Amino acid sequence: MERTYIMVKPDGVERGIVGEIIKRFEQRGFQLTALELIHPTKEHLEEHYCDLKGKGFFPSLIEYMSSGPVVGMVWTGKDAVKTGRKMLGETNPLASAPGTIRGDFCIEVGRNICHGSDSVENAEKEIALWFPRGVKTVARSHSIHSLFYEN
Ligand code: IDP
Ligand code: MG
Repeated sequence: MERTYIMVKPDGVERGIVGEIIKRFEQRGFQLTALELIHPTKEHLEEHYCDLKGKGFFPSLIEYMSSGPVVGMVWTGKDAVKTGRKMLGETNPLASAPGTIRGDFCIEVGRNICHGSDSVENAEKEIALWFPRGVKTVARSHSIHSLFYEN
């Protein structure tokens, strides 16, 4: 079963949009399999965004992302990575269709409230980075899967 890493950024947490984002993934039918509120270090964020190190906006991205707590989540289900990206909208909120999370809640690319993995490979890397103790799948009585910390 495919997994994706979805993170509510500091502006999303501050504005109280965490519940709305969780609600949309639950309603769509994905399973919440790990969740943590964390105030990340700059080093941790530099690792998360290592592919963007050369970009001019990289320093301000790290400042923004380290400005407060974030809510990191693992969501599991069919085609979770691609569908999660569709639910988020485009990187630039102004290019995001209404009905998407970014299209409904923001207008600035530098304050776009949420992150979603862009490939299955990156999703697994991000899950390992943000949940280093690991997550494990077990059967759930009312639905398909559940994941919990190994220890
Ligand atoms: P994504 O979040 O849609 O995957 P990426 O290209 O991976 O987009 O960029 C990571 C984050 O960096 C974006 O979500 C956004 O917050 C920020 N970002 C991307 N492009 C720009 C830009 O041109 N100016 C300012 N911030 C940007
Ligand atoms: Mg990205």
